[in-house]
Amino acid sequence: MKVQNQLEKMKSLHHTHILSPTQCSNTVVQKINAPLPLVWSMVRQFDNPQIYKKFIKSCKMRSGCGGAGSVREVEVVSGMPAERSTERLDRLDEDVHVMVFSIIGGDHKLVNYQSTTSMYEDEAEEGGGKTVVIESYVVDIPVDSCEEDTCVFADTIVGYNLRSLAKIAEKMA
Ligand code: A9S
Repeated sequence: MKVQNQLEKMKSLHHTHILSPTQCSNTVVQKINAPLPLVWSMVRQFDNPQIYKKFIKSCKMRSGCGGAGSVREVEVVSGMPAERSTERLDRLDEDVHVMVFSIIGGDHKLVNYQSTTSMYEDEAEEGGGKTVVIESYVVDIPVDSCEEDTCVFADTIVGYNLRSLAKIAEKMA
């Protein structure tokens, strides 16, 4: 299947969200020169986001042990507009390589934030070993903010996290 079809297929399967009028959403795509199993092994560790999310200082499991339904408490590095976030793993599909988590608490302004991350092996690249990671989110627009500012903020964090994931995975590949 052609690259564009793979990306479009994944977007329609996992990253098409129904929004309420007070929500916004976006999708970030990151190409990684590393095999999918390696990239997935990093993303799937719900209890260890700090291996590539550099804004997270520490992570403690509040309930569960990494499977769907688990809840983590992340402590955020200083300098960010928040100190902590409580997050629940909604879905971890080891066959299709899809992870969905929701932010359910914390001292930040990302209310009803839900992130979906999926990935596929880029067939366009002969020789394989290339992974395309797609991350989309849906989040409430705070009453004192606007859609653009809310998405700019989330896009910045998500983009940074995916570039960090790429850098670390490419070093390990
Ligand atoms: O961690 C993610 O995958 C995505 C986001 C948007 C996390 C954001 C964050 O952890 C900060 C980086 C601390 C920014 C939370 C939950 C709130 C913030 O203000």
